[in-house]
Amino acid sequence: MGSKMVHEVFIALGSNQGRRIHHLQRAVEALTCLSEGPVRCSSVYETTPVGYLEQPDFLNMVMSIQTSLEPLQLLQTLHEIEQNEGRVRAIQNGPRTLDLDILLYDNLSVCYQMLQIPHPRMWERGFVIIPLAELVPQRRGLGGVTLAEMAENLSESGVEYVGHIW
Ligand code: PH2
Ligand code: MG
Ligand code: MG
Repeated sequence: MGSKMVHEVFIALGSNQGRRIHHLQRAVEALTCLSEGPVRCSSVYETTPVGYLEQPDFLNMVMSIQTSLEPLQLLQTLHEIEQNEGRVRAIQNGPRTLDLDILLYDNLSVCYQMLQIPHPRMWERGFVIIPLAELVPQRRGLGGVTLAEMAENLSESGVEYVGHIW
């Protein structure tokens, strides 16, 4: 048997219901346990809701993990972690105790009905790009622009630095 292929995956974490910081902390713990190598965590930001506006402000952050799970297996595992935090799927884009979204998976590009990678809406979302740029500022996204440059252009966009939870 050869060694397992381990993939680097960036995951967006969000919470705007209940004890938001507590849900993020528990998710970081669960993802750290799941990871087969070192993890990295961005700072936490408080962000105004995007899309569906009539809901509380979010706490958002980004984390990178190492996993041998394939994308759809990982998605299933993330749904289980969300459910452990009491996530109920009601309104699309509406309030949630915990949301875990796969942003990037190595340099893979896939489009399943359930899952698109890279996350199709990540590039215009300050609450994703600003924390992601802390971890991989030189990585290039849409149009060859670096994440650091994208974050610079999004800086006044309702994304307020809170701090580190670790
Ligand atoms: N997630 C959404 C919709 N809108 N807005 C903010 N600020 N943060 C989020 O995590 C978020 C959102 C759908 O998942
Ligand atoms: Mg989401
Ligand atoms: Mg989601």
